Amino acid sequence: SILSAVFSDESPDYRFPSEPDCGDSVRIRLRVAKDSAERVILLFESITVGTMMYKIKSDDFFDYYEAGIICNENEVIYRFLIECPDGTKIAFDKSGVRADEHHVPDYNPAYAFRFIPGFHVPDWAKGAVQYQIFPDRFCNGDPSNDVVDNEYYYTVGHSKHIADWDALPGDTDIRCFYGGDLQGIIDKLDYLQDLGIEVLYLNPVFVSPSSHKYDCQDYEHIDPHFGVITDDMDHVMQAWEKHNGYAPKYIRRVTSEENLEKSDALFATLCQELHRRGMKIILDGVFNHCGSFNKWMDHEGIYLGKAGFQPGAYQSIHSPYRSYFHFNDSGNGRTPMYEGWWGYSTLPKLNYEDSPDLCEEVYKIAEKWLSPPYCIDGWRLDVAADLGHSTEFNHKFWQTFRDRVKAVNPNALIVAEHYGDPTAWLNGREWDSIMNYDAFMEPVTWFLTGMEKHSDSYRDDLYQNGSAFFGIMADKMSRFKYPSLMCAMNELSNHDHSRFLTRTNRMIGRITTLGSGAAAAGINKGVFREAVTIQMTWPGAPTVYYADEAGQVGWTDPDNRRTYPWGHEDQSLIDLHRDLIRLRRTLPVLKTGSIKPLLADYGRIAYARFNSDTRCIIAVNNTGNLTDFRLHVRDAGAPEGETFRCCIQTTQDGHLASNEVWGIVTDGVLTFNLPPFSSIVLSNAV
Ligand code: ARE
Ligand code: CA
Repeated sequence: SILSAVFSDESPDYRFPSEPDCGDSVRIRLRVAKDSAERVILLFESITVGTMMYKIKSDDFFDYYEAGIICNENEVIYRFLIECPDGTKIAFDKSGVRADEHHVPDYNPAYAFRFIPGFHVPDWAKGAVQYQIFPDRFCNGDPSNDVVDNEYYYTVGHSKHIADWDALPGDTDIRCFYGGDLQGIIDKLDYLQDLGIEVLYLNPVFVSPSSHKYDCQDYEHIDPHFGVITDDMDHVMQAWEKHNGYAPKYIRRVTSEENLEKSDALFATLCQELHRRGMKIILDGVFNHCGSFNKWMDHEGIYLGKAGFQPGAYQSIHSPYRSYFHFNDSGNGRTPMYEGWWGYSTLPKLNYEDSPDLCEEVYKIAEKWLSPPYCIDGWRLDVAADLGHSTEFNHKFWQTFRDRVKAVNPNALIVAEHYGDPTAWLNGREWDSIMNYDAFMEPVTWFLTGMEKHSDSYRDDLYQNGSAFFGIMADKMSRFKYPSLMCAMNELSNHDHSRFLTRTNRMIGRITTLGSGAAAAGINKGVFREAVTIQMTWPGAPTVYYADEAGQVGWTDPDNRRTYPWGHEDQSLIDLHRDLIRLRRTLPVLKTGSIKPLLADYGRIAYARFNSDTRCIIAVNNTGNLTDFRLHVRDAGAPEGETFRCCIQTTQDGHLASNEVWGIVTDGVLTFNLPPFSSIVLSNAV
């Protein structure tokens, strides 16, 4: 139709260059139905001022209009106005087409197209396939570095070594260790590379006594339990206890400097091995808070009096680190309580505003790991928006952080953990992108399962609601500038939420119990396969949470941190991931192409990824019935008579990569049917 033909976006086909620099001359393009426009105007932020666009080419069905602008350093904000021969006016922005009778409509600037001259993200990160590893649970490559029972005491009890790799995580997960480590990751690099993974994202790896390591004890070193421990730990502990008269309370006390050095060296080996394979690595930067046993705080007094250590902030008001934290009363330095993140005393909030020294230390830590011999490729920033006490300060901090990081490596990636509207941070001067909950994990979860990502409640209004799915996606994606969208971390599951496969359990009813039996029963692998199809064909950086691809299940924290099921993987799900990732990597249109919804109704969606000569059509049937799809693929630029072949079809039972002809475009339409709980990727280019 005239309306559905109208199209523009921020890909290089419609904005060139799509990421302009200051001073660049930029061509902006709009597609309309052939002969449907009298005049086309490019409207800038000031909605009364416009630039006439000129028809630069036509084909059988469309006219293409263009206008050029030269940009300065300011953000450019634009949308389109089409005047039809019959006098009607149509407005077009990221929310789609709207009748615009008054010429100056009451429009929402949030949906305007925008770019910030000079805002670039690393090319390698755009659309890259990533893999998130929670190191204690991925693979135990070296049992000699495992935490041993009672090795140290932490929060509610002694450390516990879980010898049974397949045992389920319990409520005391924080001090339960399965023994996963860097050697295990190194051992599995062939597996990950064969899967098609391009980037590893590791949850925290620096010294810490918990299994998750978000409570950092020492940002300067890799935890020896992930690295190298040469001592006989039982012997060391006995000797320690004999000497001190009580059991050790803390890891660093019983491991030597030599172990730290060797552990750092093993991490360097991992980084080098990844780089040798053309892969990248990003680390979790937990800079909002540290652990209470960090030498800066030393709540437990473990560094107190130790040679070479200054007193921690908890130990003395004269501590050089006192200003690193916020104490509720200045007292004698021992009694006062300090501010903890969300009230956790194990996670003292770092107080950047009052401490330029702390800012400098943290910038240096960020630089250290980006530099040789490690040369990590970027940071994932924990709780990034809460870092300072004032938003204003936060912005300044992250601006400097970006400058410092990019000075070490202009191709380093900065991805923040962020819930909610990220617009203020994705301004080209702070973060590159975010972990994409709003514009990926949530809408996909709601549409396909109706579940919430981390609690066993439902969004019945959004379940099976195809038009709500595209509506929410368009709304939330419009908050990202194009560079940020291209490297948004698109996850189905992670260490803070349930695993997607477990959410599909919705099909038979509410999950009431934690653990394997109940959570594993009633899962719908067909729905999971649909989700992976969407993930691997959606704009952004699809990120697989370790073991999801092997069919692991699990409810939210701590159950979402079950080990990788080596030896009893779901091979068909691994194959599906490998095939979809390979497809994504062989058809660049799946990374950089335009996206356009083609169909949305109860339980079904279809969309196209396309550029001037390649098209992929993705269709998802999330209902229990066989249904017909009639898709107006002309809107994705498909010419009459074009042949579409199957790349990958998923079903409840598995998937196939058949190369079979699935349809020929007739009157602009492609027709086919899909079985229950299935999805398909079609293309004109295979
Ligand atoms: C541990 C236990 C929990 C237990 C808690 C209290 O595992 O079961 O409830 O202790 O005893 C880390 C560990 C967690 C640990 C936590 C505290 O990984 O296992 O919990 O430290 O010790 C919000 C924050 C977001 C945060 C999530 C978890 O906004 O920043 O909650 N995510 C990061 C990391 C976490 C990490 C921390 C922060 C702390 O990714 O792994 O936890 O360093 C909504 C809200 C969000 C909320 C989200 C998830 O969508 O909008 O604000 O995120 O739900 O709950
Ligand atoms: Ca180990």
